[in-house]
Amino acid sequence: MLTTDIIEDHNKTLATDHQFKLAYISELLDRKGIDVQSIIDKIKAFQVAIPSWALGTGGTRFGRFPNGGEPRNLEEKIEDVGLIHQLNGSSNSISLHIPWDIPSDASAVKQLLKANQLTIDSVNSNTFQDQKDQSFSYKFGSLCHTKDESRNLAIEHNIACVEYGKQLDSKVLTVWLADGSNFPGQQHFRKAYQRTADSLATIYEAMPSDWTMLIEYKPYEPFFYSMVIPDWGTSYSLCQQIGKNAQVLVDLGHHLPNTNIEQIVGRLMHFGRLGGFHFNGSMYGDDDLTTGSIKPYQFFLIFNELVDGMQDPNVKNPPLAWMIDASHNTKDPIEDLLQSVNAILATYAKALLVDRIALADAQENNDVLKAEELLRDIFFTDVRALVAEASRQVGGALDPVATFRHAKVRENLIGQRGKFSVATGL
Ligand code: LRH
Ligand code: MN
Repeated sequence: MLTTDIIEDHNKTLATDHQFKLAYISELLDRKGIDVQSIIDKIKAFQVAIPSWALGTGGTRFGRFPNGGEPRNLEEKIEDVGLIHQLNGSSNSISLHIPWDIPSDASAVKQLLKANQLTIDSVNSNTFQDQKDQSFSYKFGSLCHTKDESRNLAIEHNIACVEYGKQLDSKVLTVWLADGSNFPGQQHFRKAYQRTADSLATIYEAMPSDWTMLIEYKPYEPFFYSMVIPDWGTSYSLCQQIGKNAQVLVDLGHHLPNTNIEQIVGRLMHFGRLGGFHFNGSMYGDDDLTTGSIKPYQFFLIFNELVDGMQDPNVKNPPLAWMIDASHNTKDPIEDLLQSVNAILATYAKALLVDRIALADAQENNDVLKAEELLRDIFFTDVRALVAEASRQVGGALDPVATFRHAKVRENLIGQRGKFSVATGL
């Protein structure tokens, strides 16, 4: 379907324009004394995990408009992520969601992953839906449930997720709990918190010592009065209680309007408990739109905090998990994911260009305007040619979406899988 030749041939049609843009940004950075190839090498090393549940068309309660050629099982999801990685060279892992992605034959799945140069970065548990014939319901919660039966079922499910992950060489369990309440008085806040803490501790004890538990917070939805883990502070407090391999997962869409997310990121890095991200774009709530599509300056400020912390030897934060978590209602899922990865790499590249010595000096001397302009100057610098060059240097496409369309990949997938194939996921 998609060969190295097709990618290289299409790159040739884009080469002249690319060389012009690359020469310009290289000259600009050279004047700043920045080694361009070192930036390109860092971009090449930055890998973003693709969510298995976002390879089909998402939907809302109002409707879902299938795109055609969607992956019908785990194997086809791995093939789609393989295509994405072939096109951009920056998506070498896939996040799984259980039970949607329970492997029927783990060794066959591992071979397919190898053939596509992919690994499994994390397994996500799911106690926000009751499975068919489930003995006890999660309607009123899972790890916080007032009844042992539902709580223990949820604990067992998370431990089972770790077992599936071990079969596929993953070392990360991601826990997002839909647990909460819709009306005042419905839930005892302190008891719900402590039951959740005790349940997470039981799961943590069952994890191998070299595994990481990522605890994801969310202020509302599917509950609309309270969530047991609504904010970074609650997730952080749970991590402190549970163990050193428990860290906070920041989903960009899980913040109330006007939240200063970049400050939260700086704070969690300072505490050494920032575990990773679910990247997406949002205007109002958990909109799961294309990353960087709505608030690109805030996204830049988040990466500015990240790079500042990653380059500071005093910051003792573990390596971060870079993952996308999105849902595609109006764009082709693969095109949307390619666009998101490019936006993430470009924003990371910009943060690498910030003159941190000059910024620290302006901050220490309270030169407010100088500090702000040092960031804005870089934000308005077009680094897309660096991202394109990084992809080209690893055999990828200069313009992954353009090559995806040029090679008629979606048409081929529809030919193979049909117009109405439906992927498991959201
Ligand atoms: C919850 C969430 C969580 C996933 C789900 C797919 O909103 O962000 O990370 O389990 O989306
Ligand atoms: Mn998420």
